[in-house]
Parts: sequence; C-alpha cells; structure tokens
Amino acid sequence: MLIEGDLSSPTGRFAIIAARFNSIIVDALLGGSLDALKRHGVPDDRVDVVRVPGSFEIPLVAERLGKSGKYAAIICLGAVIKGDTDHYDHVAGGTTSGIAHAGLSAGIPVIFGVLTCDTLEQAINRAGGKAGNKGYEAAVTAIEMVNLLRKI
Ligand code: INI
Repeated sequence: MLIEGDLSSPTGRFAIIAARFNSIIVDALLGGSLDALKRHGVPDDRVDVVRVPGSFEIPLVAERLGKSGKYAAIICLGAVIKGDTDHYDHVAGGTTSGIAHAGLSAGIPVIFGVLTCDTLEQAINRAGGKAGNKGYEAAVTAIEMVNLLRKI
C-alpha cells in the first residue's frame, strides 16, 4: 500500500518564521509561501508570520511555536549567502541542524525553506527568479506533510 500526502486544503493554522537578514530575498520567499498557502485553501487569517533577526534565530522560535500545539506546520524562511569568511558555514550549519531538530522535537512538520547560496544572484534566482520560488515550494511541502501525518 502506498501512503503519501496530497495537496488538498488542510485545516488548522500555519506559522511562517522569516529572517530579516537578507530581507530582499526573504520577503520574496515569504510572498511565495503566502501565495502557495492561499492557492491551496489556507487564507492569510490562518497564517501567523513571525520575524526573527537572522536565520540562526529560526530554530528556537520553530521549536517554541511547534510545541505550543497551535500549528499544523511551520515554514522556516531565510537566506544564508556566502561572504569572505567561514561565518556562512556556521550560520548555515547551525540553522539547518536546528530546524531539523525543532521538527523532531515538536513532532510537527517544520519545513526548511532557507536558501544557502554562494552568491546573491543564486538567491535571487531561487526567490522568484529563473529557478522558481523556494518559499512557494516550502509551503506546498508543508501542506503535503500535514496531510501525510494525518494519514499515518
Ligand atoms: N543570517 C542570515 O540569515 N543570513 C546570512 O547570510 C547571515 N550571514 O551571512 O551572516 C546571517 N547572519 C546572522 C545570523 O543569522 C544571526 O542573526 C546572528 O549571528 C546573531 O545570532
């Protein structure tokens, strides 16, 4: 028997955690996520948007919101773009493992919509440019995972 989540309109509230760092990119991801939720039957009044300073702050807030019991899923949005030092590696690594940990510890889908890019151009391409909008894709993934978890 194949079990998978579909993209039917889910009940419940969604939270989006969006970093302010690289806000030109993250705001475009946020627009994509809200658009995807709306197009799949989740209007803005069922979505809470929480802003945090940078991507590194996302995991703590994701875990707190996840454990509140208020949300069907949480979508995490940020953009980590390489600079001249190894700072990028620490922020990207901590954010990635922290978001994974938040999902496991809260027991709800916590979706990784954080871009990790070498250049600003790569980020633009993934935030509504020629590589699509990863914020939109993250929201669709959230819906599929909510529907999957309700089946198993
Ligand atoms: N935060 C980002 O979201 N993206 C980045 O590219 C970035 N860089 O390159 O430094 C970044 N740094 C800030 C970090 O997320 C924290 O806000 C900060 O370190 C305070 O904890």
